[in-house]
Amino acid sequence: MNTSPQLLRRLALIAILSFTLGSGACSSAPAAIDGGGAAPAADGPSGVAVVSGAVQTISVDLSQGYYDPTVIEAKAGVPLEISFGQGQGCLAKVLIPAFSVDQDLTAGGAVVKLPAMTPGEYEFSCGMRMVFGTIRVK
Ligand SMILES: [Cu+2]
Repeated sequence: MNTSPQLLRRLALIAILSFTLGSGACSSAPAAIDGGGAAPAADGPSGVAVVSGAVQTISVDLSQGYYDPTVIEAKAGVPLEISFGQGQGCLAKVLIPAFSVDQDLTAGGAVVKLPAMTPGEYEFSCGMRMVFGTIRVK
């Protein structure tokens, strides 16, 4: 099989193009809107998970290119279900390392079910670890 220089050049161009497209879409969360306090980790809009029966639930929108809410306030000791909206590009999947979650969101989003947690902060991020959010458990 002989590979022509032309073909090689074309392949190199495709590689460069896909690299550019794949890595250029990340945007970071907006600055904290409360403008104060000693908020560690990810800053941005926060939301409180709602306890309903034996679980607590919250929805996270990705349509603006970041996680909204960026900070999820949750109760310790109650399983948490996070309903992530449709993700694409940079936000095609969400990682929650503490629970080994690696979830694709390109098919209309997904519900990620987490066990009851102990107090603390649990980070989540996009697949490239460029856009972040925090689950703050109290
Ligand atoms: Cu990303």
